[in-house]
Amino acid sequence: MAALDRIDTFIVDVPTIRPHVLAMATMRAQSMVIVRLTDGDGVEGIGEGTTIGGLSYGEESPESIKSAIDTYIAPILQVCDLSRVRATMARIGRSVRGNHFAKCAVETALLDMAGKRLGVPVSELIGGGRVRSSLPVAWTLASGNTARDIEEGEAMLEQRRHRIFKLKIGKREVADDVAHVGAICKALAGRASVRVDVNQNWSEAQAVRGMAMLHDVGVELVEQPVARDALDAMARLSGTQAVPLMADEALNGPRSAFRIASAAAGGVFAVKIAQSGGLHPASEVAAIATAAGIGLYGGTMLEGGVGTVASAHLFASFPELAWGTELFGPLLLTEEILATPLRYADFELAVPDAPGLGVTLDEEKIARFRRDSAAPVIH
Ligand code: MUC
Ligand code: MG
Repeated sequence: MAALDRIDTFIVDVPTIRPHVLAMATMRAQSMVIVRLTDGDGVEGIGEGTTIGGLSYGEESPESIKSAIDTYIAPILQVCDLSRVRATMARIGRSVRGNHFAKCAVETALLDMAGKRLGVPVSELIGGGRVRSSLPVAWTLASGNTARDIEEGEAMLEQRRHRIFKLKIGKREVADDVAHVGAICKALAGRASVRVDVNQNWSEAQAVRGMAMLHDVGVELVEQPVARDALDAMARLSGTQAVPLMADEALNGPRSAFRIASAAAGGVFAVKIAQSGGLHPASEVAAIATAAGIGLYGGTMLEGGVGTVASAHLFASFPELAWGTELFGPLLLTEEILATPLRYADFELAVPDAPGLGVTLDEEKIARFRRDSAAPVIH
């Protein structure tokens, strides 16, 4: 029996290296909720719950994630055997509806502890175990300026850091967005692949026009062009457009994955651990996709080092990962909150093989960027 000795939850705000311009928000900093659990034997686990742009991306904010953990999840952890990760998460699920990002942060910390206790990396504890030790990583060009995006893309290619680029569109007129994307496709042609993310900002009519034009300029994938609950429109677009449609916001765990797969409403799934409610439910999302012949992409909520490495452990267990990943979150931040930064080289991210997540926090950075140094601590 591993009993909870201590839980510490806090928000860390770290500036981005440049403004990150998305359809629904422009990010100048990222706010990460970090949860740290310690059991009676002194084994520690860390997890992260991070969203984008406050409440502009989804229904949870950094503040609501922290409050859900402190107020509702922490008392449940106090009566659970923390070594039983799935049983603990099932117990939490019976008392806490939704709140997927908060649950993901807690499940990540439990898996980190379980891996340390068993002496294996988290990637051996989920799915069928680890099948790869590094992952291809896309970068998002979203400075808001075409020339600057091309310059940034060139620099990433030169450094051999990224050769898959995702462009954030949906804020401007369809034709203006297509001109922007077309210019980048032309500049990087033959050396990189280009995808776009509309973050739900098109109507179906705009998507019909936009997807056809994007296909013509060389875009290989269009992510969440319409509203997340517009499954009929997603199915029509998937059935008629040459460029594949990737579901992102529409995916909120296994049940939504099953609905989208049944409706043929997406040819590719962006699997996100936070949106799915944790690594185990995200692994079920991936299994449904694979069974339905849907391609997999390892998505991000632009988490810092902890959420990124947790995602990497899960994606390392996917036998098929046709579209790679976008686990570049820590690289968008001015400061790394891990004691040893994650290793990006030759267009890939190395998945750590030490027990648990295989990372530790940089305590000096945490103290510096922690929003509330008097965060509640339960003993
Ligand atoms: C999203 O919607 O996919 C992922 C990469 C990025 O730049 O933003 C995110 C969120
Ligand atoms: Mg997306």
